[in-house]
Amino acid sequence: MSCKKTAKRACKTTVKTKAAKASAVKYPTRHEELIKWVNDFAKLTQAKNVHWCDGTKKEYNAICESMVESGAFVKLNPKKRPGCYLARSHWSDVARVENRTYISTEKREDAGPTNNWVAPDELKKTMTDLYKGCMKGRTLYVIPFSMGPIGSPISKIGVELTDSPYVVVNMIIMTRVGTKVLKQLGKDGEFIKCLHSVGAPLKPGQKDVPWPCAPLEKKYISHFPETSEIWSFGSGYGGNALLGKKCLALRIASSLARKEGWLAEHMLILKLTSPENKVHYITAAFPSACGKTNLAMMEPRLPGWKVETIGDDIAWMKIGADGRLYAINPESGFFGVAPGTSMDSNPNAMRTITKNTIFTNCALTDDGDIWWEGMGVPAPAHAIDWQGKDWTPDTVDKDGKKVKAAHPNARFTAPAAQCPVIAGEWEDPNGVPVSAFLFGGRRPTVIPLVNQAKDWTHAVFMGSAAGSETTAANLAEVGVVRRDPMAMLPFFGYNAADYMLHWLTMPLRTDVNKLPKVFFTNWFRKDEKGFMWNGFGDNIRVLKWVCERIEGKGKAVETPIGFLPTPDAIDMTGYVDPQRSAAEMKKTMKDLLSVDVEGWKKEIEAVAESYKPFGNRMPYALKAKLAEIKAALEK
Ligand code: SAT
Ligand code: MN
Repeated sequence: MSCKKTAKRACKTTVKTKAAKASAVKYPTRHEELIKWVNDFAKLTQAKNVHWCDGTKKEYNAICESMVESGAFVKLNPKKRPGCYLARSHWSDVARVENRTYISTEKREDAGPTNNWVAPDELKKTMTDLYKGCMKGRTLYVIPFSMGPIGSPISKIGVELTDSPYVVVNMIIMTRVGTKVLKQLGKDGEFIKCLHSVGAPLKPGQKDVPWPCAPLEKKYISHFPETSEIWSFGSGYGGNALLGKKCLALRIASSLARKEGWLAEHMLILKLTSPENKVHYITAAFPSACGKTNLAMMEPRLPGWKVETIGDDIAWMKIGADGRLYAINPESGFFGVAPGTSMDSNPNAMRTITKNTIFTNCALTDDGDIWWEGMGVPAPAHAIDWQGKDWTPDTVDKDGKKVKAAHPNARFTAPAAQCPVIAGEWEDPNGVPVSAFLFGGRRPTVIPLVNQAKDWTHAVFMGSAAGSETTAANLAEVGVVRRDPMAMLPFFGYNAADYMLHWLTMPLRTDVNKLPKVFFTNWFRKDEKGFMWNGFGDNIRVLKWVCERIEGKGKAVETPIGFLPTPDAIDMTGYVDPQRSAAEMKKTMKDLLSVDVEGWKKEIEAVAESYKPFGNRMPYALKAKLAEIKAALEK
């Protein structure tokens, strides 16, 4: 089929901006503010066409097919991966760009010391200049989307304007897109305005490249929390471009949540059912690429336990009529890290991505399938790597270093509904009542396997003190420990000290005993033999103790840093570490569950240091908690 024909089919509501007079155009909405905003942006960017997305399967397929024709997508072998496509990004556009991400508030202090800041007027002027004519030769897509089930009291509606068909099809998977959202919006409903352009206009007759984007110094991922707007320019990748995700569901939502008295968090949501059929919903905040998707879909290695998924990345939580905190997953898909995902590490993710999935920056095998490092199947003898080059397991770069076939931040975008362990209630508009929060990160030393907060202030302290080794999810140095409070460092939509204060005020909104119990976990401790804990399906052993603690059982010792399980409190039935005998593992468990006093003294110093940039804005309650733990460690 010719490109033109496909485009026509895809664009039932496509209008040629020059030819069509506004009055003659039939819009799929009567929302005048929305129509005006779309037309104004189309004019500014000089888009060739405007296409209002209806979110249908037909539209999705037609856009995917047109991307195959343009060379932006490779269609995978339908016998191996039906309905699947592969995209390869530009080598410079492979992850979120935190140093080009801005929280733009009138006052600098309101963005806080962890965020890049430029005043709204100045940033909007710079970006308006960049947006001028930036969609020449391209289609402007209007994506009405709902974060959360349409009509849920916890959901929010956004509209993203973008010139990236890649963004459209990913948004269709990751959020609820289309006419049904416009219907919900009515003629004057509130929506969050999200602007996006890849920043690569086409001259007449100019051939497009597979992954258009702008150079790093022209990329801007900007948030205006005071007016609930998102302006993104220059990148087509993940959280920089799929604006419903980190930009709306975390940065803008965290700011709205503070104003409205709820929580928008970088947390997975799972449903845990015990052998006695008791159900607990648990959320967990780990930084990007630290195993949230794996935990959310875990296959427990303890008989009788069941984990089902509600969400793998973001939780929006509101206090319900009964005083408990109820969580929804605002997303409808998974944007998961591919490398390291295998039948061993996450069989349910592997089953989720067998069909209707978009792969980005994975390797392409000669039989039209995908491959990545850590997939648990032998490397193909030959493949096309993520940069589109021939690859074999022996390929080395100019310095003789082995070349990876997939980029370390390669991703899969898959519909949540395809997950074989998706919980029946994952789309419940009322959300699910949360029994426990876990915080965590990659910490090779000091931090124990699991540690329970003593009270709510201690819980907030724990979250504020979280840190992790950095990963490839951000374009920066990988493998150094950085403080990542609440796993929100890249996602705070306002001053992080005010965010801590917001958390501290939760017991003013409900009975503190109805709030979730809070734990800190660390699956990543290392010794000379490597990882001290198997992680993955064995994490159920920690979750089992968490459930026991929620139910007022579970053996624990009180220590200066929190309640630690007694060495026999974690169920180790059937646990096998091929590197350690049972006796060695006993010793390892003791190490994993004891307080490394000297290490903790340094840890406390590092946390105190991380509070310093906030000055007096950091709540006194947290500083007092820090001093209390410090004193207890010194006893
Ligand atoms: O690119 S995303 O921000 O969506 C993924 C992540 O960093 O978690
Ligand atoms: Mn994330």
